[in-house]
Amino acid sequence: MKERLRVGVLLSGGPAPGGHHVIATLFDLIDGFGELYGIERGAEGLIEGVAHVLKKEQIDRFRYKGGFDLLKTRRKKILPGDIDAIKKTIQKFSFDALIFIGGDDTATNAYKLSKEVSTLIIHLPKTIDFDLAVPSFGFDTACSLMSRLIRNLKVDARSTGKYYHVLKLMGRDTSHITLECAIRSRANFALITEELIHKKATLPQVVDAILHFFEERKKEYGVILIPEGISLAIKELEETTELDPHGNADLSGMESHVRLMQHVEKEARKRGLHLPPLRFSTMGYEARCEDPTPYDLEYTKKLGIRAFQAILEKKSGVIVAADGAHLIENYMVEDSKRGHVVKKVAVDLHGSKFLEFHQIRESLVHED
Ligand code: FBP
Repeated sequence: MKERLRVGVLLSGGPAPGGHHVIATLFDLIDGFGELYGIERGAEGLIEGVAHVLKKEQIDRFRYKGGFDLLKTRRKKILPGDIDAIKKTIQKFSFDALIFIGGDDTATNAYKLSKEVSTLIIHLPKTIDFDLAVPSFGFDTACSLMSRLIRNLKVDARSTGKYYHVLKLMGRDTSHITLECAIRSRANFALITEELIHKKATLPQVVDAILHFFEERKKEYGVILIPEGISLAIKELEETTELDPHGNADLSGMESHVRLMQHVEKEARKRGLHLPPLRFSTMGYEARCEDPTPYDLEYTKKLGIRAFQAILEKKSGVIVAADGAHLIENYMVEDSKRGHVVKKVAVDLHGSKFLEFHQIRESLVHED
């Protein structure tokens, strides 16, 4: 390494609370004996060579703020044809290390790039979805805001006594967010994609379960949570969408919760059952830009420190967690659709979180 350390940092994928704080932590650690460069628009800026030295005033303005607007973010997949341009950028700025802050697709980008360049490539786990093999930052904040809003909707339902609020929650293929919010907000009913897949549930069975819930509850109001990935379990709810560059379907663009409830309404009519009025909403975008909770501030600080340590120890192709750096290679899998990629971690149906939900779900049905 040269006398002064030169580190580039980029944000990638959907925003997650704490992203600015991780960068601020890195800045504090590097300040004095090196430069931290902010690379704009994720891998796009890395390929185009767009980066600037981060300054204290700028860092201090964003340090505790949600959003990824300090550097902006994109979902660019690094292709073999991009490697030469990235090498030029590395040369242009004489980067000793590059920090990729992102989810599983970003970790795959980081892993693949680490095989092509000698500059240290370090990945930092970010995603509100919580679907990485190591805990990601942003989940706690996002779930805390979403749960607060869901609780408010519960109060709204109870106050007016005339609606069921049906909410579709972010989380992509996995239901970590829905599970966490169901427990924290005590919503009356929640579906978990992983459970439906495990039970090989069919659309008529899910419709039946929802009708049974209405019958059991015997109230004209309440709150229902549906994970955005439900169409992975119930194929009839799928919509054809454009795939993103990493091969992900646009689950947050789908109206799967509305489609599911249309099936429920149809079946209710067939059976001559009365269905209370429904109000549909989606949650995710507002939560992923919330200012970080104390938990996420603390965690992102730890991650920043671990990333800095990894640089000093000259580690590359690693993902950092609270306990240190781990080889990304250990988390790579062969996916039939997406190729050699970092795995997504689903809700563990034998894990303590799901068991906690399982224990309370019956009582939630009747709760006000
Ligand atoms: P990542 O952390 O993997 O980027 O996903 C976060 C997320 O909020 C998902 O929950 C959601 O499906 C997706 O981003 C929506 O992304 P987009 O901004 O492309 O609509």
